[in-house]
Amino acid sequence: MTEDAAPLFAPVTIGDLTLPNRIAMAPLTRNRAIEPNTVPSPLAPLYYRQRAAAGLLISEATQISQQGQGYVWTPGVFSDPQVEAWRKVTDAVHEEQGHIFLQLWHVGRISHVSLQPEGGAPVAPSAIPAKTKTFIASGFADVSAPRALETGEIAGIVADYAHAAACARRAGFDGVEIHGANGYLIDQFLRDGSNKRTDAYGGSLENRMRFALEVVDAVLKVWPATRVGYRIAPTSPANDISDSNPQATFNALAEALTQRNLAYLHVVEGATGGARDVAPFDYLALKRAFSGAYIANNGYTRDMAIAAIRDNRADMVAFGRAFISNPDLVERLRLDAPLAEGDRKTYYGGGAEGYTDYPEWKAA
Ligand code: 8OZ
Repeated sequence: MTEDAAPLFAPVTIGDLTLPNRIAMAPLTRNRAIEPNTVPSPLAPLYYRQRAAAGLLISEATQISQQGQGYVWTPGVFSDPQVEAWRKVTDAVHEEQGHIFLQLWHVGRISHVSLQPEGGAPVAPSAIPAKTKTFIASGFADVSAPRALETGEIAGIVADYAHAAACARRAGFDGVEIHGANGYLIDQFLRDGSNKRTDAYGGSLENRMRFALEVVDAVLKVWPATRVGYRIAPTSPANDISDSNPQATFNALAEALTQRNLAYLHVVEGATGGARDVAPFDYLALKRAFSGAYIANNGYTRDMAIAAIRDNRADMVAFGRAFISNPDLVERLRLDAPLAEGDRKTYYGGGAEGYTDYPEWKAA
């Protein structure tokens, strides 16, 4: 390795795991699951195996229930066939001495009636449609208008998280990451732009955090805290999410997650997949509010990642798109080799093309 890459290649402890480098693979939606039962693709074991040199792999966002699905061909983790297919993924990663967490996902209002049980309305904290699109079998479509959850329905969704977390454990994952980012259900409850509830799940910050923390506590009945991470995107406008005071919201959440000893906080810094400086935010204050590891993400170059680890602004850095088109990203970062550009047309949906056929650098 070039000498200045050394910080990226120092081992790191995440929870009770010692990982060989500071490079994480970010969760990446690829829409290659098999319908009708949203079983992970038979190509997924190879795809994740090719990338297993990352210190930590985080799976693509994976719905905890059919109600939690918002895009066509995303995988689930709530049925036996899904667990069996995920087992092939975790076995492949473990054969390469890698580690992989599964990302637990419920989209809330970012969905479409064609994906919902019995064609019903997507669910949300409040009946406020998001101004955004999803993609369904026929292409891009406006998300469907959601209905507000009854207070009495919420415990069932929390139970779905616990069930999915248990399925992830049976599938051989090393841990789970709770998807609390990007304007999906947990984020919709947390933010005052999408949560106008007047029951115990809305209003004060404490109330808006209630759903998130009930999910965390349910997952902690299945997994030790050392194996649970949580992803946030405090300033991202993704999926039409908004919040009058993200800094207060997320500092308080980080403190609540510290009380629960979670292994890591994974932070999309800025607009998801876009500008890092969309809104002012003090990420160091957030990091100080959390006692576990801090995984930084969003638009990091090699130099930025090295500097962030060296200067103690992050414990790991997660790379997303670079991992799509560079299965050997870890080796390329070690050598400071050039990175291949990905083909956006094959990001979402399809088969092996643009999924498992990106060459390693030596072969390129
Ligand atoms: C891209 C396309 C569809 C979903 C996210 C799970 O933004 C996603 C996602 C990304 O967190």
